[in-house]
Amino acid sequence: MTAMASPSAGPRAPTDSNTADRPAVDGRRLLRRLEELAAVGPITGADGSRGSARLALTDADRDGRDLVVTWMRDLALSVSIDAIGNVIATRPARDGSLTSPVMTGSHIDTVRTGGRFDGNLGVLAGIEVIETLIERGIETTRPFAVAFFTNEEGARFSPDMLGSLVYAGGMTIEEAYDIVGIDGARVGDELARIGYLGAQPCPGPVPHAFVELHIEQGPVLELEGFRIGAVTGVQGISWTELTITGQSNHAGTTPMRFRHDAGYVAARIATFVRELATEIGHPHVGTVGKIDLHPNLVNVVAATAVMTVDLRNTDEAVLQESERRLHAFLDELSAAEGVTISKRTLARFEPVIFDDRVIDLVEKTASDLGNTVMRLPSGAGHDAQMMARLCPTAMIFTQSHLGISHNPAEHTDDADLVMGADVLLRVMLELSEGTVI
Ligand code: HGY
Ligand code: MN
Ligand code: MN
Repeated sequence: MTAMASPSAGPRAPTDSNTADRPAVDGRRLLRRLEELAAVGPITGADGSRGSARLALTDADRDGRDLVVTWMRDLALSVSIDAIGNVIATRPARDGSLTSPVMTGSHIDTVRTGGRFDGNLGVLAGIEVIETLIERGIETTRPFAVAFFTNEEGARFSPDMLGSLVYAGGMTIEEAYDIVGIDGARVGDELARIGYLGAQPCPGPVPHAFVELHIEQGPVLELEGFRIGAVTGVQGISWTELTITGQSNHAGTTPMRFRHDAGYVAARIATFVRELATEIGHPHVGTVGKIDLHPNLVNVVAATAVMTVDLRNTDEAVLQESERRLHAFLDELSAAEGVTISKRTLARFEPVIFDDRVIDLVEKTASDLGNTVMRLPSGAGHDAQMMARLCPTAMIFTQSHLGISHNPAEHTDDADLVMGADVLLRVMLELSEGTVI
């Protein structure tokens, strides 16, 4: 087990210095908003850490959306809600135009054990960037836009990055509306119920460029001792739901050789996914995060198991090979155990490579601000991977302490959060005023 870096020496003071020609964000305002949003749908981890649970399109998500939209409207931004519930707030350019903006954004929906920064940082930093320009009277050649996209997590409704996928034209709105979640709810109905089935059509307008600030959610930056990540792309994602149908039977009277045990088959699959990932090696990852047994009782051999398999790799060919190996194993196991196994694809996205010019700009900007910078791919999916279908795109990472995320214990130092927002501010200004793109 690699020794994890020791926790940094406490949170470093946020940098609020607003120099004359090089505007800096108001760190305290950003941190305050992060805390305020985190208090919507609050949860407490086993260790007392504070996080949020705002599964997509739930009442908690609605409340989080309402709070962020209020902040957007307080800045008199042009706020649009599109047909899949994405919210885009735009500050006009110097000449009043609203088209072809330099755009940033992320998500504010969370998993059930969400931390305070996953997604939220990118959205609130985008608002902070725009507010800084407004209060300093800095007008820009291009409009600035900040968005939050619907259902980035994909925890309630698959696939993940749903809102940005529809925004980028990767799925029709009709298909998205008919997606049914793990609780039986339908996307279109839930969007209407929470009041975010907007009028703006999808696909959405093409930005000039897109940059997303996000916590790394992994241990690499901290372990390698780099403060900022210039993200080169996103690894491929393969999500499959398996329905294993066996036969319920008495746990006491049924000899082992007569069993068609869906619970045992699910356990074998979970073990296979782990062993395959170990055999393929880094950066391949495989996860079984959800198993529902029926009837799920101590003295009944499980009749059915519904489970998920999440496979990821930066190399599409290796990802496909891992899928092929899994399917071959399922065929062999179902024959041996006398069960049927049906497969349903929940998400399948190939690896994405970001635009070199924007990656270079992130790296240079972060370095000019005195940071150590490392290039790395993203292990997690992000809305930026969908926006990369439309325009030059890249991401900025800040450290995640011990790489913990999707967990209330998720932590990033205050000063790193603020520095990330300052890098975002400078990158967006350069994309608007410079000649990079
Ligand atoms: O699953 C992911 O990578 C992201 O958190 N939606
Ligand atoms: Mn995220
Ligand atoms: Mn996430």
